[in-house]
Amino acid sequence: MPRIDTPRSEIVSKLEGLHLFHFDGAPCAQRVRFALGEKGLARGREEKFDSVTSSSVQGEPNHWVSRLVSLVRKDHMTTTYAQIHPNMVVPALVHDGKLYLESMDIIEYLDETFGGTPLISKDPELRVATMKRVEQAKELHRSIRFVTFHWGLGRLAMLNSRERSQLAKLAQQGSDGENLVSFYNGYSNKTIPESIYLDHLTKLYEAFCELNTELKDGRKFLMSDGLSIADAFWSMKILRLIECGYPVQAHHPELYAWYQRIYQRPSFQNEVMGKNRLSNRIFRSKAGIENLLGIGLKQALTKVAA
Ligand SMILES: N[C@@H](CCC(=O)N[C@@H](CS)C(=O)NCC(=O)O)C(=O)O
Repeated sequence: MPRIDTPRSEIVSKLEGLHLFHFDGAPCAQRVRFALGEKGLARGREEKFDSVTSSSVQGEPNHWVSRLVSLVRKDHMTTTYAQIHPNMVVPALVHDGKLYLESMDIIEYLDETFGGTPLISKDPELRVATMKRVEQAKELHRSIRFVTFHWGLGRLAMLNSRERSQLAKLAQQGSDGENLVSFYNGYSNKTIPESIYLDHLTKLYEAFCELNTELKDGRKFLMSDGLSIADAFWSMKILRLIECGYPVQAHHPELYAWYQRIYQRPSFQNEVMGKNRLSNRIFRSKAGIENLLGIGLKQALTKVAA
C-alpha cells in the first residue's frame, strides 16, 4: 500500500487535483510522468513550485499541474522544497492535498487510483517478480547517480562550499535519505576515486546483461507481453545512459530493441521527452564528442565489459 507522507510544508494541503513536483531531465521524475501518461493524465499548466495563489492551487481535469523544481538552479535545496520533500529530491506528487513521495510508491498509488494501462499485475506471482525488478532498479539508482554525474553532468553538477553548507543544514532538519551530503562533498571535491565510478558502471552493465538475456525469450516488455512499472523504471535508466554516451545497442541489442518499443509510446514521447528534447540532444552531442576523443563512457565500458 503506497505511503502518504506527512509534510512539514503548508503548501501541500492547499493543492487541489494532481500536482507533480519534478524536473524534466530527472529519471526519477520521468518514470512518474511516463506512468501518468499511461494513465491518460497529460501535463497541464506550469506553476512555480512554491506558488499558492488561488488560481495556481487549482487542479485540471485529466491533467496534472507541473511544478518544476529545477535541479540546475538548485530549487530542491531550498527550505521551501525541503519542507515538501525532506530528502530534497524529485519527484513529489500531491493529490487533493495528500503528499506521495518515492517514485515507486507514487506509481503504485497512480495504478490503484486511475484507469489506463495497468502497471502492476493482479497475478500474485508476476506481481512479486515485477516488484523485485523494481527494487533492483531502485537500488541501482545510486549507481546511475555516480555514472551520470561523472560521465554526463561533469562540472555542471558540482556544488560550491556555500551550496554544500546549505545542503548540510537542510539535511540536518530533514532526513537526507538519498545521502546527498556525502555524495556532493566527495563529488565536488573530486575525492571519489575512479575505481568507485567504474564499480558503479560494472553494476549497471551486469544488470543490463541480465535483462538482455531475459528478453531473448521474445517477450515484448521486461516482465511479460504487458507493460509494467518495471519498464517505467528501467527505460529511464537507459534514456539517461544513452545521453551519457553508453552504446546500449552495441552491448545489449535485445535491451535496446525493448527500449525502442517503450520510447515510441506516446506517453514516452509526450511526457518523458516533451520538454526534455533539447537537453537530451545537448548531452548526447557532448557524450558523442567525448567518445570520439576516447575519453567517454564508451571507453570506460571497455574496462568493465567482459
Ligand atoms: N528514491 C527516490 C530517488 C529520487 C532521486 O534521487 N531523485 C533525483 C533525480 S533522479 C534528484 O532529485 N536528485 C537531486 C540531486 O541529485 O541533487 C525516488 O525514486 O523517488
